[in-house]
Amino acid sequence: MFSKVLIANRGEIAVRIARALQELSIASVAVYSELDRDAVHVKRADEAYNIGDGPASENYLKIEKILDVAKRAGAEAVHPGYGFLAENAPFAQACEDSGLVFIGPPASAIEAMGSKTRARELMQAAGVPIVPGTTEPVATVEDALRIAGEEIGFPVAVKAAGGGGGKGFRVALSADELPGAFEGSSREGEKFFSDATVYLERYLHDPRHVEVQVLADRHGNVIHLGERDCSIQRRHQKVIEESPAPEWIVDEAMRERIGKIGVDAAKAVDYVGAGTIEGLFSAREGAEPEYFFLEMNTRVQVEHCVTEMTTGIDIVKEGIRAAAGEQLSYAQSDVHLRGHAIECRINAEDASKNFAPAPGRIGAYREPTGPGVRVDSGVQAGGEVSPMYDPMIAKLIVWDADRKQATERMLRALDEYEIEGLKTLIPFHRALLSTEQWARGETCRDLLEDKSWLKTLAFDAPVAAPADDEYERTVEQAYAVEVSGKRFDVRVVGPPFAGAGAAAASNGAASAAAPRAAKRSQRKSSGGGAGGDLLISPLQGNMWKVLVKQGDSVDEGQLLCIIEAMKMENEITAHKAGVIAELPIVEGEPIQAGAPIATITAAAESDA
Ligand code: MV4
Repeated sequence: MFSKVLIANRGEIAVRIARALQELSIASVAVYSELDRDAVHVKRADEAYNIGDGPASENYLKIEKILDVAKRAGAEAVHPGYGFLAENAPFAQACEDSGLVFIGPPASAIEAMGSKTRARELMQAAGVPIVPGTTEPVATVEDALRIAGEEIGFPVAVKAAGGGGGKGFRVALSADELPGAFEGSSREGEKFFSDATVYLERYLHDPRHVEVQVLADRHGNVIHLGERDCSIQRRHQKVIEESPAPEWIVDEAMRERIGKIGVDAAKAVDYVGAGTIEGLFSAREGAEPEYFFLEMNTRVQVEHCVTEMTTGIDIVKEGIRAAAGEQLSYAQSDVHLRGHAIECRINAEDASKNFAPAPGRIGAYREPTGPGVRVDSGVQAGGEVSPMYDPMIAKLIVWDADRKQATERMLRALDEYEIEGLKTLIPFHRALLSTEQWARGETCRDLLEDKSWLKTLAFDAPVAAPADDEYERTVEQAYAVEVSGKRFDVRVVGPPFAGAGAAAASNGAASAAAPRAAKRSQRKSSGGGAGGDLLISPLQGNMWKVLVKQGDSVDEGQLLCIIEAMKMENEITAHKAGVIAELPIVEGEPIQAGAPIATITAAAESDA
């Protein structure tokens, strides 16, 4: 087994990995950007190194620097978590080349599954059912029209070969929609994956997203841990996941079938570690239910926790063991599912404003506890949620004997969760889990697009911000000191240090107080929009599309533009009805958090 492992990630997953390492008696090494100097994952690890010059969004992607730190710290392996370098085949290869173990599958498996057309070809050859369609790239619109018309039939899905997770996904209901869908998918593939290649699939009507967790070791053992149902998605981002799928949707025979598909898929690419086979489950009225391979995620996933709750198997630890060359601790016959688990992603987002990111400083913070409740988080009271990183700040997971009781337990835990200072999806989760649609196990697609329903989730007035004076009584303060880029924690006992810049480093180690928060006035933008006529950008990114022009009349909630940040498209909507007086944004150009997007004046005002 390893004695020291570097965690090339941040946030909750870095904390999750550090915990697994500690339980395995392995020392952990964190890396961090300037913005994350006081982040939870940094303190949770045994050592931490600053890799943070340059743009914050790129720090955790710096291959050379991360490998360098691993060498310097004496780590023998690197855990990539999810996102960032997790499914980067050149990174996996670079690790191996420099004598470090990449905790994950071989680079060849990442690469094979990275190309969706190659993956479909391989899966078909391995006898894994794929969504009917092409396994070869489709070169031209003319080819697409012919194949869709003669071989697949409309409607068709157009997907980017380099894509995944819904990026580059378009639907053509009929032939006249195909050119637009083809262009759109190809353009998005080129933009996000530098690969304009597209392929076609039969478009399934309202399928469920059902995936299966697999574990593989270097000795040829591959097992599955049952399915997860992740059908509740918003713009291809999962928001609620559960395991198993509702019992009236996936029965024991189907579970076995899906499990076998997962194992066959993993074996076909000589997989090692924890991985997930994503699929579409289609059960049309009167027809036999069908399950098709969609893609494989060659990493540990955000939602792995629901499977841990129902199987009792620590997926992260098994992944580390497998990477170290040990045998899996379980055979397939040791895997038994028990009860039901649900996960809610706690994102700093405002569901009532089209799920706009809502970064800011957290005030008071208290996580739910009690029977059957687990919180995997990467934040703390007084911590800053940066617009530079993913808005998912925590995951709330519950377990109970069945789906109905797990739902009730989740509602109780959501009630207990206190997060002051910023807007989160907690009200959204509470509302959604209280619906009949959820109780019936529907995909809730209409609900997630229902503007008037989402609007009912608006936050009352400004969310409670941390009181300025509450946090200044600290008498024992923790400071971070960096020596040659390596981080050390020191504690200073005495009156609060009043010098400029001290606030950011203090962390109230002894008292219950959180670090001194920023002044109220500086926190104003946390809701994503300033008061009055001016609409400001809640995040930094690239202006991907502008859908209105100066002089247009807009309704409150109308889509104005789309900002691309961290590979996500963020819809920005009008904060009020009126006329667009100013629109200082340009498609294709970068935009900073806090920069103006539009000035919207009351219609009467501009008529005058
Ligand atoms: C599909 C589909 C229908 N037909 N593919 C792909 C990425 C994933 N995030 C959603 N994807 C879909 N692919 C074909 N051939 C419908 C979806 C889909 C979806 C699937 C399951 C649950 C929720 C969904 C929401 C939007 C789109």
